[in-house]
Amino acid sequence: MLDRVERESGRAPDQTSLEVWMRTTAHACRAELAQRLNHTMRTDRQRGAKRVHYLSMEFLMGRALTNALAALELDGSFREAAERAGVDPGEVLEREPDAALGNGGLGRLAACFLDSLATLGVPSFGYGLRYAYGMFDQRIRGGQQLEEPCDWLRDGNPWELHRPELRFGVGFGGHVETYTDDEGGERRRWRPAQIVRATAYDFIVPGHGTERVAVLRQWQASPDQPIDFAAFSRGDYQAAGAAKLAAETLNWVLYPDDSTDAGRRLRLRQEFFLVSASLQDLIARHLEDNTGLSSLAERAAIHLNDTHPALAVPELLRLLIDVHHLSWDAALAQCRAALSYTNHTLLPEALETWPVAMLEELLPRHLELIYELNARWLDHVRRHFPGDEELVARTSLVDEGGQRRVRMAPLSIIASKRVNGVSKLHSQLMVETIFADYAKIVPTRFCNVTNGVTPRRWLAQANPALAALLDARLGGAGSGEPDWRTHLDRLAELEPLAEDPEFRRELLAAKLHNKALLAKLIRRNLGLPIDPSSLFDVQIKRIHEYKRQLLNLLHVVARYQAICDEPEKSWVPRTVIFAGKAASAYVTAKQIIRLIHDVARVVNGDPRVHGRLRLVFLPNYGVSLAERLFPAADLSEQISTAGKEASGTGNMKFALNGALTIGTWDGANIEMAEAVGREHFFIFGLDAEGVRATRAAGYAPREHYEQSPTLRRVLDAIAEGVFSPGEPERYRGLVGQLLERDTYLLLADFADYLAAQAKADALFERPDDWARVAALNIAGMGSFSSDRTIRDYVETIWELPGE
Ligand code: GPQ
Repeated sequence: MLDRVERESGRAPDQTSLEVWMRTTAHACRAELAQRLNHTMRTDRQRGAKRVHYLSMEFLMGRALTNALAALELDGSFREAAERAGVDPGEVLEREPDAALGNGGLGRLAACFLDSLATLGVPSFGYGLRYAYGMFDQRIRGGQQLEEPCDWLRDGNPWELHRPELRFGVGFGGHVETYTDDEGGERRRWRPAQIVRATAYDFIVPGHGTERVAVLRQWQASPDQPIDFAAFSRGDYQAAGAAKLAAETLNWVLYPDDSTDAGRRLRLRQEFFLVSASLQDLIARHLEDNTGLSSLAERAAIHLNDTHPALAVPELLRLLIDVHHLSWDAALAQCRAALSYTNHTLLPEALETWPVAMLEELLPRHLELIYELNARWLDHVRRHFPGDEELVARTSLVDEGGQRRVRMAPLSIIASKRVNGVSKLHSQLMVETIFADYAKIVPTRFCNVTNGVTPRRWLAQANPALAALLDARLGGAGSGEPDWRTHLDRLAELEPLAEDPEFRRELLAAKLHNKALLAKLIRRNLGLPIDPSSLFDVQIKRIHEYKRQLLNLLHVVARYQAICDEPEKSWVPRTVIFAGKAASAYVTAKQIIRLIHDVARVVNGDPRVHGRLRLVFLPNYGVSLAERLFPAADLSEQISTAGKEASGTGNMKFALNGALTIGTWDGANIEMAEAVGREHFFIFGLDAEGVRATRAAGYAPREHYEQSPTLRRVLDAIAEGVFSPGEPERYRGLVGQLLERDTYLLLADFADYLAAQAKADALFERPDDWARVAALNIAGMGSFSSDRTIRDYVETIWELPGE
């Protein structure tokens, strides 16, 4: 290490900057990983292994160094070398920027999957885009969110392997022509107006407890010709650089919309760029080892992470039919055997559709293929449901209402082998509601695979204190026992330990340690003093109305008012922590952030509260901040309107780190509560059926306001400007929306939520009992490892042969 640092920097190791230390350590890891990559690829090729190709517009990777050092078992050597040079290893690790190439749960899930694919040794490629600017950086000014570009590649990326030899042309625009082939048959072919070059950059993902690795291949766009020399010679520099600019904008930014469809033209171009480059790459690899493409699906599973890569359907058809001359039937059979699709939400505003006119202009041949596919599908529907023309209209790929649009979810369903939801409830609602018509026509295509998270990052690396305790009780790596890091089922062995007072004490000590670290961070970043012994009540996720950060805030205000009424009472001290980003155009979400800050200013500054209630908003939530928050939480807020959160994965990270959950009967909360025991969860509110029935009965939110003095006082205070005295009307509209519509049923769940919060207080006053329940929560989390999730995909969806 010391030698490498000198060679990389041209300076002595103790004179070298932390950045260079970070870069050198990353390069040292990359060299080892590159060798592992070569071995992995060679073995898979020799075996003729079937591979998984996971196409996703988002991979929310975070930092890579801690994980790589752990996987390579180089952590000790690194620390020793750094300390010998008088460098703090922790500070070196902090220098690495987050690779924030995702919005939230969907992108982080993809990153957890890569970790598990590598660890389980599944032959696989992740395919994504090499965004120059990832998720925006969130700054807070005067309590309001400001977005700033996240220039994470500014100093280069020490992890990536540039692959100039892997280069493909991706077309856009132009026209389609008919021609006669050598055998005299009529064929169609696409003549694009513009070709953009895609070049591969590989990021190697290490496996744990194995030398196998996975790869994330990210595409970089560049123009066919760097500059137009004729235009340059005329002195028209703008025209000379136009193609370069057009190509590079493809890689510019990650769209910051989470669970909403921005529907912009550049986004469509990005999606097609990803799909086309990835399919050309996997086809080229297939043809190196196989003759022809009629065996493609035997060797390649192609997975669509939501519909963002759904253009894979017409692009695969085009490549097979137009370029490689398979028949329509043979090509469709390959699609239907190779492709699979995961749906991640039931929210209608997230379901992608593209205007026919835009597709016609950018991808004319693909539109033709979509029409042909649609005609065949509708034939199928008519044959099986004769006379049901309404079913035909409803299941058409083309939405004919108003401006004609292509629906991407149905396109993915009809061309896939399998379609899955991400928790039991979500998968059930998926076939009962948004996809009910398709489930009637192709019922066996739908299935469930419940999400999971990687225990390496989210427990072993994020929470060394708890990891040490688990090693002491379950045996760590090298103890001869299977390591819980790769065999998370072993957490079940903690169940009897929940009855062991010594274990409970140790568990509380580990938690207190993590809370003290977080308190320090909050003090350093926000200047707020935090009591580590208070109940840390945490809600961290994207800000969205359906996730109901506002319901949490209503509870905070109610508690504040109650404390002010009876300042002498012995209140259980609480620190309520929020973090999360709002989509830049999502006005209500941004207002919720502002309200959190307004309430915080009043509550934190009120002497009557005397520190027994603190409200904290930590800016710029992301993977690295999350790694500090999950281990320090006592209470996990999972309070979405039932039926709206497809799964949730933060819920799993909290419980794995020994937090108790206050939550609704929604998403994966349900399966977690069942695994842990319902009595060890604070469940409240309407369930999905209750939500449906409440709405069907003509929900009147104002009745709750009129019947509950507590609720009335909370809403009145917010509406009348108690928290925004400089602008008393600021939240009048927000409260008005709750009283008139309350789309997400906050008022209906308010009373029950407060009752559940009171139960949490009561249990927290008995630390030994709290610790027992925390231990049981951890013990129940064995099946929420993304290793289990990936095994499920391998068996039921990708159908890879067993070892
Ligand atoms: N999810 Cl459609 C996102 O993070 N972004 C999206 O655009 C869509 C879904 C989430 C979903 O809201 C969570 O409930 C899931 O746990 C997560 O995907 C992973 O499946």
